[in-house]
Amino acid sequence: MLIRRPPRFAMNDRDVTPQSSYMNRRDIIAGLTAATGFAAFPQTANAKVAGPETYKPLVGSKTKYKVEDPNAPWKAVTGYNNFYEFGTGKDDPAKRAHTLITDPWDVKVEGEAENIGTFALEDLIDFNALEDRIYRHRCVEAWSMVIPWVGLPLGPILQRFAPNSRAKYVQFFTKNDRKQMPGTRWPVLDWPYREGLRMDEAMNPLSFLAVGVYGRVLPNQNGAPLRLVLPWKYGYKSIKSIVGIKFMEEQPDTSWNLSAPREYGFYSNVNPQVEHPRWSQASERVIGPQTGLRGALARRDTEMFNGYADAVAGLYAGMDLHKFY
Ligand SMILES: Nc1nc2c(c(=O)[nH]1)N[C@H]1C(S)=C(S)[C@@H](COP(=O)(O)O)O[C@H]1N2
Ligand SMILES: [Mo]
Repeated sequence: MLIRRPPRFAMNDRDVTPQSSYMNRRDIIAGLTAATGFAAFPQTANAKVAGPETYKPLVGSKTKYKVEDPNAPWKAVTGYNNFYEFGTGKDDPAKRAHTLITDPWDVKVEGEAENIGTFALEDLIDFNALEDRIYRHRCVEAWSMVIPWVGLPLGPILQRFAPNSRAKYVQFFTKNDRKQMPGTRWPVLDWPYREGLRMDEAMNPLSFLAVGVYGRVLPNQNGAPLRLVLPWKYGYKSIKSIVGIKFMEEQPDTSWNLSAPREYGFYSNVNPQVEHPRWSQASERVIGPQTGLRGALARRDTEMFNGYADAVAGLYAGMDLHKFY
């Protein structure tokens, strides 16, 4: 198959986010570092992360997907991460993920579809037609952040591969390279990291493929150059640094479900009524600018489907969500 590589960051006429908004974010970060009693947010306040100006700007169209609460600061979004291929600590990805080579980047598409093959990132993503999405991210570890992504909806991209009638599910794979990803030397998870969705979940308009965050190309620690974002599911479903997509008839296996099936089900929908076996999912610690919106502790009650029930509850009509967690 022919792999074309047009310039990845070709810009169009629309303006990039003005520098002044980054100034605002820096002010927020300064306030964050100065804040005392920061028990709610211990490691990140110290983590050294490169500022947004380090990353190439990306232009996305104005979003209709917004969250009322303010965005988490850049420093939190890019300095407090889960990316076990670079270690299990929250600041490991920011420290170590620079070894990941993200350009050139190919994605192998296989399984139950007509147009399978290997595609260059630039053939999958039209960098001149990007959208913004501001979503609340909810980690199974009971914290959340509001994050402004840049990318494209997943559904139309999957449709271009022409999945056939046997394609009931889709599985995704992260790159697996010991030289570039030091955490994969330890068997903390079944590598490559993999995740899966039912086709109708993947086609839902909320399902998003991100190539950027905060109007900038994704930092490696956030899953560059291509990662999934599924706002109604726990964070671990939003697989990073995707190199494989497989259309399947049977429900795919997922790394977290393989490692601890009682703790991590296939669906992984945010659900305050279904407890994680070791802790409650009824509320969450908000990692945000800590402006006192909800007081110093900044906790909020977790919402069903992370607040996106209007868009996704129909996908699970009639299912016992205690059984299909
Ligand atoms: N390949 C891969 N993808 C991953 C993970 C991971 O360890 N490896 N961690 C997941 C978890 S648990 C979360 S909460 C989110 C975190 O995304 P963020 O660091 O961009 O906020 O990425 C998810 N995607
Ligand atoms: Mo997570």
